[in-house]
Amino acid sequence: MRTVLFAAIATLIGVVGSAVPVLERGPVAGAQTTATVSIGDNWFCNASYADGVCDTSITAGDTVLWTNNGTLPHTVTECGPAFTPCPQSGGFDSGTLTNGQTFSRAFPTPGTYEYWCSIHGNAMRGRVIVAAAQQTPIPTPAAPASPGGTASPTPTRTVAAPAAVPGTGGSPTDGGISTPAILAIVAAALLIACAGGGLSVLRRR
Ligand SMILES: [Cu+2]
Repeated sequence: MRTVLFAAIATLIGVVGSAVPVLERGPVAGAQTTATVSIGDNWFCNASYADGVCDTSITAGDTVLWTNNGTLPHTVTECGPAFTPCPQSGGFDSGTLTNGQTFSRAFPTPGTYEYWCSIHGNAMRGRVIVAAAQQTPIPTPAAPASPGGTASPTPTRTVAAPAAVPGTGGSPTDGGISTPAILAIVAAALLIACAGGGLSVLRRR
């Protein structure tokens, strides 16, 4: 009868072992950041980009904040691909920014976004290059070869070995353990307690 109980406990731990890494992959999106771009007379980023194109590289979901540090009014106005046309119908547009005024825009979609100052034209151009956000893989010990499990769609989809599960010694109040893991540990402890004390319901079977 104890064999049956231990088998049940092992199964329970196994289920938790495969569920925990999936749960831990939830909040993997990197912290969103804000890139700042200075606007001057007449350039974006810094004076070396006067009559040039300033590139700002960010990750999808990030925000770009432009600040007019010049004495002249300027705009941040989206253009079409390769700056054709400028402005682009429906594109973002800060409107006129005077000294000290700012304009910010989030870029949730990967791609390249060209813009210029609609007052000074080709003299003031820039590009926002938005890279796709990447999921942060959770480092796990090498998983044993699983039958039929070779078709994992992504390299981050690994299965933790049961040894990685904090089955013993983990405090229920430990913030690092997920709720399902705590429940499973409590259940396992109850099963062990029942096995030791003699669970009449199970023994009748
Ligand atoms: Cu300008």
